[in-house]
Amino acid sequence: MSRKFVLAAAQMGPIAADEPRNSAVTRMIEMMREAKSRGARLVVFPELALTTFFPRWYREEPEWRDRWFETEMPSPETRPLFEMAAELGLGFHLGYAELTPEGRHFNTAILVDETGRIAGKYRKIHLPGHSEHEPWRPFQHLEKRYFEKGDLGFPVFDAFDGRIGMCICNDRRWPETWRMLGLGGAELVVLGYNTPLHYPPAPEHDHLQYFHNELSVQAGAYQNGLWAAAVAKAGREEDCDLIGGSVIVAPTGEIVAKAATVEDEVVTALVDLDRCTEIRANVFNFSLHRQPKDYAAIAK
Ligand code: ING
Repeated sequence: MSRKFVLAAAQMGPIAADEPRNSAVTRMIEMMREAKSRGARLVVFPELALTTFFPRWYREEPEWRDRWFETEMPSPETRPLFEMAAELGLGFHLGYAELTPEGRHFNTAILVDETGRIAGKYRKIHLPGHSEHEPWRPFQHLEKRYFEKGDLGFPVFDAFDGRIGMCICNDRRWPETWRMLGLGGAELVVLGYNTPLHYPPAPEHDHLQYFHNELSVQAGAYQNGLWAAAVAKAGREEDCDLIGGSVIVAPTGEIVAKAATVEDEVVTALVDLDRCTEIRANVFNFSLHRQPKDYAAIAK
């Protein structure tokens, strides 16, 4: 049985702070229709795709923080996505801020299959930025303040006739993320990101943000012999420029599709999950070549 299918990266342009969730959902529904018209089976949306990237602001009121979170999934505002998935036979990956019944806050992503069922969940482990107000910055990056570290590990799920892993934004910069998913047998990793063009701690690297995005995803895909789709929330969002550059990368590390704008944009590629073998049976044949006994320091 061929395990080829069309994968869609649904890059989103800015979401304003006062943009209601159903506006973002309407935009996503539009892109689901576009993806379906191109034969897609799975569409990947960005990190925190329902609201503006609120960790750019410092606020102390818990009710201000909690307005950005979902207390149920599907929620009334997001249910149309699940219904559209079932109607079109089109699965999706969605990043959102999760507030659990126990009151825990996570930067979360889910994988929904072609029937509209949640097939997997991941909670972001590598939270970048800082936890206290740092007024020297033109904008904050307070993920360590508003989210807990994820507590689900790096799971890999059976869906779309393959093994699908997820990570979120800063996770993609850490080789450990990709290796954990590779060791879990992932054949495709899907992820979203909100990456500012300007990086206050090292402005001399601002011109490298697109390069570092591609470097991280291409290396992760190649060194673990898996497909990857990395999808941006892009454009000038509340006076903060976010990079676009959404990509679909083959197990060889080749970029096979890339967004050209910083707006809502669907790009697609034909993914053949069996092509992972070209890498996993040869150059990165873990059982044959990998030497975990020599890597103890990595897990410390
Ligand atoms: N955003 C950024 C990212 O990892 C960042 C934070 C930007 C870290 C640039 C380092 C350099 O892409 C999120 N949301 O993680």
